[in-house]
Amino acid sequence: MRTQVAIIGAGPAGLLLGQLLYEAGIEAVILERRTPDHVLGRIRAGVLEQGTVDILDLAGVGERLHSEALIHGGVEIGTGGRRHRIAFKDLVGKVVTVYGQTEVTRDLMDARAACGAPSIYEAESVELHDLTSARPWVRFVHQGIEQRLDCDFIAGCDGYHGVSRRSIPAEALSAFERVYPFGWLGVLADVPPAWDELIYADSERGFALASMRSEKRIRCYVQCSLDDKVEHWSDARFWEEFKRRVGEDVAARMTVGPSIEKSIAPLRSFVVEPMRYGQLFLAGDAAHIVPPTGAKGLNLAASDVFYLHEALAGYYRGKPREVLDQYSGRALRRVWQAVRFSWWMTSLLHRFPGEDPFFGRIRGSELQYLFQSESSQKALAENYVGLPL
Ligand code: RFL
Ligand code: PHB
Repeated sequence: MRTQVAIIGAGPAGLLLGQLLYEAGIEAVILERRTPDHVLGRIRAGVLEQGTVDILDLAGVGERLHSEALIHGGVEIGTGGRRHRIAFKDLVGKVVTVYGQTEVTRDLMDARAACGAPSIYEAESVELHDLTSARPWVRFVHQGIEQRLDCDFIAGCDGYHGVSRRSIPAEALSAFERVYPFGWLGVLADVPPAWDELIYADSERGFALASMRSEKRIRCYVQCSLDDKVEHWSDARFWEEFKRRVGEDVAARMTVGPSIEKSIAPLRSFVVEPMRYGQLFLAGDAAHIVPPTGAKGLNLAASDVFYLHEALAGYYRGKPREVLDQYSGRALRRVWQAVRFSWWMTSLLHRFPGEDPFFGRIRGSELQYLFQSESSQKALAENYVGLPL
């Protein structure tokens, strides 16, 4: 097989890049290790920046989103039994869109099927070869048969655990990492939310987040320890803990229901530089991870592939090769802004195990400052709704 761009991974980054390239008249083949149902079954992000919605529109997949998504003009931050609203719309004139990653993925899969562009699911043992030559190629096994895909470029969109980043010699990359000493336990349930906007709650028992997917479906998280197991958390235990953290008034009026998904995610910040090696370009979680507190992971995947599609489209339109050289620097500037914001939100809202009392006071003061200072609220709002592309 031969194509222009081999895309590894059919998560949001790979699928969105596939659509943007299709719209630009560039051929791509997507290789994905799992089945479509497995990819759609991973419950993850829920908040889209306006820039991400614009990119989805550009890719021609915004129609269902515009009819079904919820528009939120702010979030609430809870602490000490009180809540404070950060009014994005008033502070910075922008809003965010609440629409599940599963829905984004489904829309992208449907669009790809409709345009007849090739995706190979259950592609096993993917290996990347000759990355520094002008003719890189990918070896993989599909339905027991070994295959070879020749291409001009490879887009590594295969997430944190994928093969792309690991195919780059260690000495060609610099890695930056922070592992946080806690995780998030998340539950999805089909009950109407008792909140109008997301609530990020600091509490003595640890952080909790009240989110939603629609007017009928909630997504809730509690901070948990790293060695915690999903099996230790019955639905009853989860809801009791969530209610104790989110605030009495919300607890009193919320309805709960059986979980339809429950999982634990560790929190980490991770970035590799550069996001390119020869003809291989990394995008999304393959190149960087942020803790979910800032709601930035999916949005960064979208901005990366936006820059990457611009670079590739420029190259194929006959621009000098330098357009390709600019990709990593452009993407990383935005990545580091999101890494900083996600680290700040995480530090502000979580109790760290064995927290130094000095830092406890600093954290409390930072929250106080946020609630009394419009400048501080503006800084949160500006970052949460998304810095310009
Ligand atoms: P993905 O989604 O991990 O997709 C990578 C795909 O590559 C496939 N793959 C391979 N394919 C072929 N060969 C191999 N060797 C392969 N290895 C892997 C995988 O099967 C998979 O299909 O990465 P991508 O596309 O970069 O997308 C990134 C986002 O999924 C991620 O950043 C977000 O989910 C992060 N995130 C959030 N982001 C937001 O913007 N807003 C949020 O509100 C938000 N909340 C969250 C989140 C992530 C969470 N978890 C579980 C980590 C909440 C949580 C709890
Ligand atoms: C979610 O709805 O899953 C979600 C929302 C906001 C976050 C993280 C996760 O910061």
